[in-house]
Amino acid sequence: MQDGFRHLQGYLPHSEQLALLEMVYEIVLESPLYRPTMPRSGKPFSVQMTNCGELGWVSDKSGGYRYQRTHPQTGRRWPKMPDRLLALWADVADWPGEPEACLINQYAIGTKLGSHVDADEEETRAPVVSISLGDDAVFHVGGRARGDPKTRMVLKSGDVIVLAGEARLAYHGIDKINGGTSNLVKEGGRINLTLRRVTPIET
Ligand code: MD6
Ligand code: FE
Repeated sequence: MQDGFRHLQGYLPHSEQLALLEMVYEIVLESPLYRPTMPRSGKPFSVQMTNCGELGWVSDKSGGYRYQRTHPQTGRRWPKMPDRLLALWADVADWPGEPEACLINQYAIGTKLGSHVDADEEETRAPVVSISLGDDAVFHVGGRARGDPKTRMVLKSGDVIVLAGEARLAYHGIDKINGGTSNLVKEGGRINLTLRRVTPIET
């Protein structure tokens, strides 16, 4: 496994998980979940997404993967980054700048996220911080090349992952959601939040 990978198991107490879930529901009212499509093929993701923060990660057939300031369906700015996400980043990121983007992924049971590298950020020296809520997920992380050996682990509700240093550009993905493993999300499934710095900090 690459240096700079951290799995903070049980990082968030149940009360904080509930507060984050409430926060997500408020964001979704303003900025609805939608299904992005893959560059070129136009194939829809199985995961639904939305964002908060100054910038949001989006993808579609014609424009590909990118960050933009507005929701692709409503045309409105993304909701403001909540203070509790800024605080979590400050606690774990060890990076002298605030996150600009929080991508919210919603996984129904039976959905997955293929192996990928988070490489659409201009500032790839900053870590990516990821929060898991709801049902357990089988996560894999490998190396810089797609074919490098992978380590698999279960991400539980309240776990936090940090990809920093060498691990920042490692391949990773979600293989499976284990339905019925958490009571946090009433409808079942899993919600993942990834916090990112996109642009370099001004010095
Ligand atoms: C997920 N996570 O946990 C997907 N990316 O649902 C990611 O794609 C991810 O966990 C960058 C850093 C940490 C992650
Ligand atoms: Fe990722």
